[in-house]
Amino acid sequence: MQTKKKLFLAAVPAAACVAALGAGVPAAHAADSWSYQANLAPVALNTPNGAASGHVMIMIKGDQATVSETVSGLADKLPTDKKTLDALGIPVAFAGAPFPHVQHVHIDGGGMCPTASADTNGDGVISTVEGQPAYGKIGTTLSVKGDTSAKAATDVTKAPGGANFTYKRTFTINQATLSAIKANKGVIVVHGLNPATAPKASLTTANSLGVTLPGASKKLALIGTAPALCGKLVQSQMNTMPTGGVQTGGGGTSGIQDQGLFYGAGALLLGAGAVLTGRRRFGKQH
Ligand SMILES: [Cu+2]
Repeated sequence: MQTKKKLFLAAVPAAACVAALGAGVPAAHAADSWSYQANLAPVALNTPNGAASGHVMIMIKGDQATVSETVSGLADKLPTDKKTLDALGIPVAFAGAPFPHVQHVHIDGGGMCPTASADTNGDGVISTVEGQPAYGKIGTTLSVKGDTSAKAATDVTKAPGGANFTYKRTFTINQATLSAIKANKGVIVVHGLNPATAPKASLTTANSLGVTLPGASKKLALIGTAPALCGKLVQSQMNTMPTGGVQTGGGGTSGIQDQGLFYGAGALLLGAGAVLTGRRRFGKQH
């Protein structure tokens, strides 16, 4: 009896001590780490309600950002028909490749996603430029490899692709993007419309960013670059990543498959330099 009671009493301070330490750890951790998330929703006019969705979480520790994202319901593959490809400004080398979805953290705009009223020229499509008053300029490119700056904004060879994908990457986040996110001026935008459901003008109008794909005879159509999904980053109540892991829209292996498809697509493309060169060349002509 006596021994048991002593042991029990002795155990209390020890447990209290563990509890105190435990309480202290998250408090210190929270001081220099931030967590934001965005629910990605269809952009008005560009993507039908309910057709596509996604979720993004950004964990920030100092200048290191870990972005975890799931997306489903976007444009899946580029067309294969030569006539269609020509009309859209897509070289035949891209035929059937996973539809590239360039994606960014847009910053320092209105800190919101565009509504239908953003279509200032009234063509029934919200172009990337028309959306800028709402979501702002490009602060960070959520590329799958290499450059994450605005310079890589239209590099389709570093963009995730396909209808459904998961994305996870840790990188050094630039100060402008970090400041904007903390000031509630960070918005995630995923680009590239589904030709099957996109507004008609997006198939016949050139994109608003001046992007010409390598080997193309004309500028990429608006469907290639117009914003498809958008979500404002808001500070998360959670201090850790969800323990259940990232849910994928396309089944357990979709991440790996999509990576494979992506790299397959990358091999078909001629590279970022060509895209940028084409863009610059176009800029000079006009
Ligand atoms: Cu963007």
